[in-house]
Amino acid sequence: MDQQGITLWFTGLSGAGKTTIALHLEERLQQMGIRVKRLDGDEVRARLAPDLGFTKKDRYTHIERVAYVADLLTRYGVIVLASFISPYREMRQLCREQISSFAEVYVNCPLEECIHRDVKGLYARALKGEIPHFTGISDPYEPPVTPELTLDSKRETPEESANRVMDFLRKEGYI
Ligand code: GGZ
Repeated sequence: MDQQGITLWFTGLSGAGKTTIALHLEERLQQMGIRVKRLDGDEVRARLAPDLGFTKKDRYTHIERVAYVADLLTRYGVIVLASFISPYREMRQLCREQISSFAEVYVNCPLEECIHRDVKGLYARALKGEIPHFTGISDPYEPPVTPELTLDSKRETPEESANRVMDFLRKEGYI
């Protein structure tokens, strides 16, 4: 049977673990011979949105472009792992409407934990006021209300979170 595509839309704060979990999933799905494509904030922005920053308007434009690409891939039977902060509920609702098969995965991690991790030192800079519109510090993040899946990245390891996503894909018949 032909592989059915879906976009798994990972949303959460910077540093919550979206990319790390998606990397685990990408590897596991590739090992199974499944067509998978990872789309990630940093990388995609450099290619598709070098003109855009982090104002609400720019984030919407960026995410609209991403949703278009994710939908194309999904229609061609790819499992798309899309990791974007995508902080606004309405923005993610638009993605849900635009993408032919879509599941929202909330990578839940308390802000304090993200500040503590601060892998790239961005929170420290944002707290000093050096980065305007920084999500969680000087810009909002609206958590999902009814995501298909919530991952708890403070308590679970990235492997455990990836396992839970794999279980979801199996249960829903995508793998
Ligand atoms: C949030 C920012 C900002 C601001 C730069 N706010 O953790 P990272 O570093 O590697 O990933 C973040 C990335 C966010 O891009 P997204 O495309 O996911 O954002 S959105 O969906 O809201 O458009 C972060 C870095 O860019 N970064 N400035 N002001 N994150």
